[in-house]
Parts: sequence; structure tokens; C-alpha cells
Amino acid sequence: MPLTVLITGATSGIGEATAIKFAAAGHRLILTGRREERLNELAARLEVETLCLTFDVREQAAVADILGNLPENWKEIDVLVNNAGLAVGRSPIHEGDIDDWERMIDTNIKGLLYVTRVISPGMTTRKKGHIINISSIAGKEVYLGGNVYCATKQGVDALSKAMRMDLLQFGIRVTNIAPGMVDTEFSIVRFKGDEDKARAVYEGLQPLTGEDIADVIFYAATLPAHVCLNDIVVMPTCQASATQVHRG
Ligand code: NDP
Ligand code: 8X3
Repeated sequence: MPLTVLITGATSGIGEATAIKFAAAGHRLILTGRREERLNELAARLEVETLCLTFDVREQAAVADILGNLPENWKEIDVLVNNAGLAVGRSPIHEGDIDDWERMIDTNIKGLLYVTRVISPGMTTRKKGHIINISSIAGKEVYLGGNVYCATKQGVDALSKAMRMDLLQFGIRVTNIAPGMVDTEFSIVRFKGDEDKARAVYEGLQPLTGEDIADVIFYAATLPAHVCLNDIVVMPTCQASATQVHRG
């Protein structure tokens, strides 16, 4: 029986790889993100039923309107992958850009909450569902210049635990995934298009790929219904902590 899987941030990186992974196993996909053209291109490559929805997770009214009015045959979401997110900047706290802070807080925490608030009631009614939140190693540790990004991901970590408690009585699984370094568009976004800075992050080491995280998401989502992977930290072998990597 195919699952209906809603992935936020499916236009690149982990979200896109997750869509490809679930599609390869024949599951139905709701693909979301702001870049409509990319969503359509991705959907055209997938040989499964897809629904592309273009919106910004920071816009609560749009999230409520679009996800609250899904076509009848797309209303029953089995798996919600709360993946849309970003880091912007690595300034110390006293030099931080308020706009960067707001983008991270509004996307990583408020956006995830807006989406979850619309999708979770259907899961509670059906007493079935799985919410997979993409946190980060930044949700477990802090590092220099990581301040607000780390705070948002520690917020996601806390929300995963809280969701698991609130949704326990409905048999809904909640999985928190905390990746280390994954080579996606993440660093390009963090360094505002500075490709040299972005490339330097992964220089001399083998980072994870979006596909590696997609494999973990797929594994968690396809375990028997009575098994829940609560919290998964996934690092490349060359990384021991948020601040310690081996290059060379
Ligand atoms: P990418 O930049 O490649 O992908 C980010 C995705 O999030 C894009 O599809 C983007 O879509 C979407 N997104 C960002 N802002 C919004 C928004 N306001 N509304 C809707 N969608 C949005 O990065 P990753 O794939 O690496 O990131 C995915 C998640 O993984 C993030 O939550 C990130 O924090 C987390 N993560 C990443 C790690 C890494 O090292 N790469 C490590 C640990 C966690 P669009 O721009 O089209 O809207
Ligand atoms: C992304 C990983 O270490 O840059 O969440 O915060 S890190």
C-alpha cells in the first residue's frame, strides 16, 4: 500500500533526495517549497503520483489555506517530513543581522509549527501517522557563530520530544533526525551565495549527501508501525562533533 508523504523543502538537497527515494518505492508525494519550477521539474522526473504546492512556510495564512484545503484524495498524510530550513550567516551574537535571525526563527521553528498544526489533526483523527523533523547536530551542540541557528535546531529537538508526548495517545510516531555535515545548497545559503566559503566547509573531507539522509528518513518511515526511531544523529565518518572534523 503506497504511503502519502508530504515533504517540505523538496526543491533541493535532503528534501529532493527524500522525494526521489520514496518515489523509487512507489509512494505518493506532496512536494513543497518556494521555487515552483524546481518542484515541477522534480515531479516530472518521478514516476509516481505527485502534488506540487508552492508556498513559503513562514506565511501562516498561506500554509493554513493551502495545506488546509488539500484535494480530497491527498488529505490523508501518512508521513510528514518537516525538512524546510536554513542557516543564514555565522556572525557572533554582537554582530548578528536581525533579518538573518528572523529568517531562521521564522522558517526553522515557526514554519515547522505552522505545517505541523495543519497536518497533525488528520493524523490524530485517523490514529495513524509519522512526523519526521529534520533537526541538526546544531540541535544537540552549539558552536562559535552558530548562536541563532543552533537555538532554532535545539527548538526543533525540543518540539520533537514534545510532539511525541502530545501525540502518544494517538499512536503517531515522531522521529527527530540530527545530521552533521551534508553537502547540499545549505552552505551556499548560509554564506549568502559566496561559493568559496561554501566550498571550504567540505574541503578535504567526505561529507554526507542528501541521499544518505534520505535513506535514513526512508528507513525510519518504513519500519513496522509499532517501532519508532525517536532520535537519530547521523554524521559523516570524518566528523566527531559539531566542531571536530578530520580533513586530509
Ligand atoms: P538546501 O538549502 O539544499 O534545502 C533547503 C530546502 O528548504 C529547500 O528545498 C528550500 O526550498 C526549503 N526552504 C527554505 N526556506 C523555506 C521557506 N521559507 N519556505 C519553504 N521552503 C523553504 O539544504 P538542506 O537540504 O541541507 O537542508 C534541509 C534541512 O536539513 C534544513 O532544515 C537544514 O537546517 C537541515 N540540515 C542540513 C544540514 C547540512 O549540513 N546540509 C545538516 C543538518 C541539518 P525553496 O528555497 O525552494 O523554498
Ligand atoms: C547543519 C550542520 O554543523 O553546519 O545543520 O550546523 S552545522
